[in-house]
Amino acid sequence: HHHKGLVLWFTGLSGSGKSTVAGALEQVLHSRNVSSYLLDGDNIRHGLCRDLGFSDADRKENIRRVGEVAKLMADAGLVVLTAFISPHKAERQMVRDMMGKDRFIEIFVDTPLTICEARDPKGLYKKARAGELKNFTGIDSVYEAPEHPEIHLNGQDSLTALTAQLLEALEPYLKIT
Ligand code: GGZ
Repeated sequence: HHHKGLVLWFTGLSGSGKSTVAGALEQVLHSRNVSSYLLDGDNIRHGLCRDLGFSDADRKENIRRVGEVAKLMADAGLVVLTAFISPHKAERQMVRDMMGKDRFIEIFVDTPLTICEARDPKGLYKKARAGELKNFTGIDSVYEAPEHPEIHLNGQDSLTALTAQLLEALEPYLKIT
């Protein structure tokens, strides 16, 4: 039988637009009476993962915990959206393996580093370039781009266009809910 729970796993650089796009999609899901929840740094890194930083080991543990929580919430029937950089292929694969088949959808918000750095909404790239922030993704910490994401978005498209593309791509997955 089909579970209605689903994990929509957004990945991309800091400033790529992951949270914004996931937030816009969540609003549409809500308006269609689809029960959903958005996990991101704001509600995870200040609570469940407040003991973790940005070393490779801490990022790995961050993603492992997020994966476990997302799985529980999806088991409860929610459409779970997650917006974490999740820079390592191995960790994204680990989370994928936790979920049942067709219940994990990897969404790559593909925005080039130069664009993210130009946006720099929180001034973090500037700090990283100045050496004030160590292990910053894309500067002195790796981002391994997904090779076969279920959905590949061009992060430079408009939010309206991105939301429409996502809804169309997700239609087959949401049908079985
Ligand atoms: C990357 C960092 C770092 C370092 C603080 N590297 O743009 P933001 O601010 O709001 O999103 C980034 C967020 C990344 O946390 P994640 O939990 O998504 O990362 S991971 O999946 O790799 O565990 C950024 C801020 O935290 N931030 N220091 N060194 N991003």
